[in-house]
Amino acid sequence: MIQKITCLAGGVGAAKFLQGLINVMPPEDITVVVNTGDDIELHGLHISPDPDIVMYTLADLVDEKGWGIRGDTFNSLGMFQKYGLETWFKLGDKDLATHIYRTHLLKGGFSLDKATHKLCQALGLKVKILPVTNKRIASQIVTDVGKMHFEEYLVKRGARDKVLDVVLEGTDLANPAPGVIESIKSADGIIVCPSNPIVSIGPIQAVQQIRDALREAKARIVAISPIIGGAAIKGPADKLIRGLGMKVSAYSVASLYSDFIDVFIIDEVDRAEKEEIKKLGMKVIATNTIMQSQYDKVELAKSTLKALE
Ligand code: FO1
Repeated sequence: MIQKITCLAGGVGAAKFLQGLINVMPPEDITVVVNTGDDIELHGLHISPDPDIVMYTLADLVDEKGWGIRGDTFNSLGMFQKYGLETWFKLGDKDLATHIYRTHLLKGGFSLDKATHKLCQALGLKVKILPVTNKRIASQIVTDVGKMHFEEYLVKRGARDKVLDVVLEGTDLANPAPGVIESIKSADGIIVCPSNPIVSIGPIQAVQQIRDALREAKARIVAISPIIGGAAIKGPADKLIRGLGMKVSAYSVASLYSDFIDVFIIDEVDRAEKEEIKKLGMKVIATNTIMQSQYDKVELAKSTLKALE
């Protein structure tokens, strides 16, 4: 019987999947380990894009673009501009309250996991959200114009630079946040959400203790491919995979996870890759993985739970 589930997650793709999952099982039984490699300090504030995307989505606050708060205004950003500060990262007025409160908690001695818990509790979340680590980690993209933080590569420069390498700074020294290893060990099923394998699942997997726990997990591990028909549904996963010298395919994602997953879910359009992926030593399921409607999200969650049994 699958009762407790642990999910590994990035931002928008994972959040959409989790919207389906909370409809097919009790949210109290779900723990989500979220990437913090995108975390960035701007205007003296600690911003955690992926945890916030998951938190806002599950609290039904997220804007239709997949990040930020629905109906938010940007008056503070206008004032930042007047002061000559950088405004490429569009922080909404309501969203700013989250970053101010998180930073206040951190400065007051709270760890990142405790601060995240306070935010989630206040927003009434039943799902447990854990940052992957309380230590500072940062996904850095090495490009033809230099090395830069992932958000700078994605948002400030519009992912236009040629990717040469990806450095997951700090992950070699990072230890998992409290509860992360326990949630992997005690889960009845583990799901790798359809997130960027390089900069979302990559930093989670790069933490040695987490990688070991995943390899030794007694529960089945199912991953969902974020690459469909040779492209990423959202974000720069395809550019990063290509930059690392791999072909942009579901097969490449499966190969990145091959030492710890049992089942790989690919989209119908990639059915032809099924036999090749099986040779990596995993079961492969082809189904619709494009989450346009709530129905799609629920169906994908149901297929994933079935694959865990
Ligand atoms: N993404 C953008 O494309 N442009 C933005 O200005 C932007 C602001 C932003 C503010 C808060 C937040 O939590 C997320 C934000 N994102 C923005 C999303 C974020 O850059 C990425 O989509 C994730 O880091 C990748 O998962």
